[in-house]
Amino acid sequence: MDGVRTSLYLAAPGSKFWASGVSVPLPTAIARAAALGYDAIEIMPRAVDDPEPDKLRTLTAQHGLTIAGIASGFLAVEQGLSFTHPDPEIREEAVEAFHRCLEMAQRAGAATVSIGVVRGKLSHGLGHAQAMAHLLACVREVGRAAQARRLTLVLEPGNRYETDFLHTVEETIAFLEAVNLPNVRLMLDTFHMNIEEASIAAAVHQAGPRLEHVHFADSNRHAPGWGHLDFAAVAGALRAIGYRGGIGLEMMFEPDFDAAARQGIEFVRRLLG
Ligand code: LER
Ligand code: MN
Repeated sequence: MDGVRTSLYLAAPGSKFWASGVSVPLPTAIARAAALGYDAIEIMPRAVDDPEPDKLRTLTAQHGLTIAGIASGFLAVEQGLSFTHPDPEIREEAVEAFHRCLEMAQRAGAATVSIGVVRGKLSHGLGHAQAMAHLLACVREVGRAAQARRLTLVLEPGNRYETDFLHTVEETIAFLEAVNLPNVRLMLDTFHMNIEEASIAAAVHQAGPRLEHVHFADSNRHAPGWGHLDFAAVAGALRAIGYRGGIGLEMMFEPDFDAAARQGIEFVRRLLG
């Protein structure tokens, strides 16, 4: 995998997201990512247009970085919105806010917008069939809107402690087949996979050409190499499917931002460079 593109996942300072929160100001984090050799950042904003997308675009470009993705999880984490909320007004608000998130991504020049915890939880009141129907309608609507803006949506299977459905590649592919839009694709995250997949390598094979982006973190969500996940097997599977997408380091910044960010990129270079 020559020239693999790496991105550093940054949850904006003050974000309520439990991982990847940066303790330094965003411009500092971006400058340090560039100095360490990352190609891009991914960002979990605190709100729509916070950070301001034009400023974000200028700031990243000044450092020669691109924006691999905007994470939509803040809509759930900060605002309590979801596509499967039992209250129809909250579902509508979630879709409306997601549209604004697409606009933000386009203005910032981001390549993708992710769908993670904004899908909500089945246990919040609606039965499985009804929640899935709402989710399908929402994802098709925002997927078409993303298409018009030339953006790719990436749907990420998540672990059972964060959501109660779409845990595995198999489940998520079945859903993507129902969505049936070419710009709505799959994102994997080794931290979630370590909890939910029987075999991470087999799941990567199953993902195959649907795979758009991969998040790397170790078993404990520390930087790769600082847990017990078998990354050689992950790399073997990515090579075997001819993966050409990016690798995003979405991890806890411990013991501190610089140490984790450095370990992340050095590990990926040794593994896949
Ligand atoms: C975001 O990419 C992620 O992995 C989460 O834990 C939130 O859905
Ligand atoms: Mn992730």
